[in-house]
Amino acid sequence: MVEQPEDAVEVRPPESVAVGRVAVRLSLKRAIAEMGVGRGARVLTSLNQVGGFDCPSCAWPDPQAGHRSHAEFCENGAKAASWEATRDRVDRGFFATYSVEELRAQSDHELEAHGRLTEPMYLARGATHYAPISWDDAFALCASRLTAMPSANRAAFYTSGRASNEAAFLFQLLARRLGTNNLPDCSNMCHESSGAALMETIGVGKGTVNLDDITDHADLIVIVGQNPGTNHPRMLSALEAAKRRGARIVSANPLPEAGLVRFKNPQRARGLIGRGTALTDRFLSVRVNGDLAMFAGVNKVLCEREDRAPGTVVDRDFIDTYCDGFDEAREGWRALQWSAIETASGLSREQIEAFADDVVAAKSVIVCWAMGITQHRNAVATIREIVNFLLLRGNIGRPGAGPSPIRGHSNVQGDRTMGIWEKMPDWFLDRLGDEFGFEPPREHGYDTVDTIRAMRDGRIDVFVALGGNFVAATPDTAVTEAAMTKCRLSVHVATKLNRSHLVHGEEALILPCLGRTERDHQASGEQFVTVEDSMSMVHQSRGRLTPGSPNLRSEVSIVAGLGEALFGEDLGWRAMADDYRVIRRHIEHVVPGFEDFEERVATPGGFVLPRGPHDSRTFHTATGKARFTRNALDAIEVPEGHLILQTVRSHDQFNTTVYGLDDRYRGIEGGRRVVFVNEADLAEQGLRDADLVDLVSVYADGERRAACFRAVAYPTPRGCAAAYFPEANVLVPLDSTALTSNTPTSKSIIIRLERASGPDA
Ligand SMILES: Nc1nc2c(c(=O)[nH]1)N[C@H]1C(S)=C(S)[C@@H](COP(=O)(O)OP(=O)(O)OC[C@H]3O[C@@H](n4cnc5c(=O)[nH]c(N)nc54)[C@H](O)[C@@H]3O)O[C@H]1N2
Ligand SMILES: Nc1nc2c(c(=O)[nH]1)N[C@H]1C(S)=C(S)[C@@H](COP(=O)(O)OP(=O)(O)OC[C@H]3O[C@@H](n4cnc5c(=O)[nH]c(N)nc54)[C@H](O)[C@@H]3O)O[C@H]1N2
Ligand code: SF4
Ligand SMILES: [Mo]
Repeated sequence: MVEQPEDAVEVRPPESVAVGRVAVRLSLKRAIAEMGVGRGARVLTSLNQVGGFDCPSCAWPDPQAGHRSHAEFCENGAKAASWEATRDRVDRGFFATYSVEELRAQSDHELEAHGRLTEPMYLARGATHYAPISWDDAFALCASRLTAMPSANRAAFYTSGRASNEAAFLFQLLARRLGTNNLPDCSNMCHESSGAALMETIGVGKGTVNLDDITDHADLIVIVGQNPGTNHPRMLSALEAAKRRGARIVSANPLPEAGLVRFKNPQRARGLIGRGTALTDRFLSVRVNGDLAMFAGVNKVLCEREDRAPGTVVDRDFIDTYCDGFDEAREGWRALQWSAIETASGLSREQIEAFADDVVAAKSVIVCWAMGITQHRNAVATIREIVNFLLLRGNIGRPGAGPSPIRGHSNVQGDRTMGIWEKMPDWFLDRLGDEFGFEPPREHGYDTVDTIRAMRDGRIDVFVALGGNFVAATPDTAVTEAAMTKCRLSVHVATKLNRSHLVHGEEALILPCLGRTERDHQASGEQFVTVEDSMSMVHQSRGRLTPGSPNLRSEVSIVAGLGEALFGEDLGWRAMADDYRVIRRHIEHVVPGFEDFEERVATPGGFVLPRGPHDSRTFHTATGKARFTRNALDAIEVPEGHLILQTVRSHDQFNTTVYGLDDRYRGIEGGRRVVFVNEADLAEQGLRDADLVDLVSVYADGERRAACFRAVAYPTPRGCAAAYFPEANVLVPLDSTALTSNTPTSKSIIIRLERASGPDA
């Protein structure tokens, strides 16, 4: 990881209001700088519009067709589209000029800022520079390395969540046709914990809430472990709509995030000038990893109040009809000690009782969450406890109620629906095999962490990535980078140059693809692709710009090209690439809920996928009921003098894509190597704001160090700290993962601060 100068950082007090005039000005400025006026206008006017392209940034849903404004995007959506549609190019001259080693010395921001990739590039064994290669030669080379493997399980096929449904469906088909379920994806690091907990307790691995449940129906919206002002900015408009009809919002977060506090809607004139809407009614400054204790505490209170006044607090009819496990779970809450709850959550009993008051006053409750919940050792237990919380009052399967994990990448949920998962169930594999006439492998494959372990141990020959930035996004950077270099061949389908192209296997290929903003022309004419948002709406996305280079191919055509090079015409690869309707017909036959896919996705705004708990209170769990669970508190033990570090996104990045070095809402300017710490914790260690410190993580297998961060005194609970992803990934031990989901614990890393020994220590 390349270091940026931390002494250039400027720090102001954090802001309490999100969006408004500054955001509008910044998005226009950025669009014009990257794309020019005409191109910029074309991009922004088709962003999230019916007939236009789906925002490539986050997975927040669009309002229904007919209810969209002319500017149906946020500052960060505009940034993502501008970043992709830039006029800058990385061509063969660029690769001839810079060696891989020279490029490795550049920061993540610099690498992507060079512009769009333009043609396939090949790095031969021992070569210092990437050189051009034809598409046919690239496919042939990749196919020959794959067929040379003694077993298909020596390949891994990684997917990042921007891939369309069509590309993802083909990609999993390719892996399974080859004979492996090694399909790690970014979701393994993201909402895997949500999927695991929800599948077990309610029988679907995704949320059950629609957008209008938030805007029109919920009485209480609980937002935990999520920073919507930065990561799902248009969610603030939905929350504002909810507030205006009288809904309450409770937020729990160790950081007082600007977007959670107040919001100025840039799409309404009043929002540009006024003080904005106060969003959160009750802010709970929960300790990092304290949410399980917090929800268990509320659930305990609800049961106690029910005991005092039977029939008034919990929904006994719902529980008796639809659930099991209630008595056992209630025993667990009865046995809980308040001292344990208070210590683990960092909240007082009074605060938790007051939260419970909000809950009993609300007829319908939604809980939204994201990475602040999923990336902990006990993440799955925490989400099971959130489900308990909802089940207690029948808050599922009726308007304005339910669990709502807010997904990250724009199509990460759709990719899973399409079969991008190392553990797809047998029914899916049966249907896939029947549709295409082959026997898919049944043995579960590697997820992201297991892929890294396999690489490290010399068990992966070929690594193929459909998007993403594997070595930068994954934990334990030093270990992962070393692991990647043990592969024979690494292949990246990408729009922009990134670190994963520079930390490579013995040989490497970069295969440049079209982005969301660009026209996709194939043999049968212009194509669109489809995506699924966080609320299970499936809709079209159609790019409008001329492709960044005539030598780009669509993701679909790249995967199909590789399929053809490997297997000839056996499954109709060419026909699928020529006309995406052919792929959609296969999807219709394999994936439930896609009946009449082509017709239904033609309706403006698309269609919603069935979800049993939402539609009919049907729960396809092991017992056919929604399941209460009993979850032990198991709070993290933090040794004396140590802190729990969480890693967050700044307002100026999309995951490993670093647009700029500012984090406006948190008051940071010009640098990313900062660590946010409670002032009293700094003082206790003889440190002060602006001191330079090393972050040292401690784990059973030893210590890891990230050198030279500027300490920022910040209002976060005692014992907690925060730094940016991906700079802090070097501190996350590979083996430190969530129980059941195996998600890296990027939000709970035990560290200590040491006065910096010098730059690049
Ligand atoms: N602009 C932009 N948009 C994005 C992304 C991006 O990088 N940039 N990334 C996309 C992706 S892939 C994803 S997954 C989402 C991520 O969306 P978020 O989950 O909002 O992203 P993070 O920055 O990881 O923020 C985690 C939040 O949880 C809080 N938190 C940390 N630990 C805890 C805890 O123990 N308890 C509680 N209650 N809160 C905690 C943090 O303070 C922070 O507010 O955003 C998506 N959208
Ligand atoms: N410490 C820490 N680590 C984390 C997290 C954290 O909160 N803390 N969050 C985790 C989460 S939630 C996630 S989702 C992962 C993200 O992990 P990834 O999905 O692997 O990473 P991204 O940074 O989103 O990928 C960016 C790259 O995608 C490529 N790209 C962009 N658009 C396209 C496209 O349209 N097609 C193709 N083929 N390529 C494209 C570009 O080359 C760009 O460099 O990181 C995880 N890592
Ligand atoms: S909220 Fe997300 S999907 Fe919507 S415009 Fe903003 S970044 Fe794009
Ligand atoms: Mo994510």
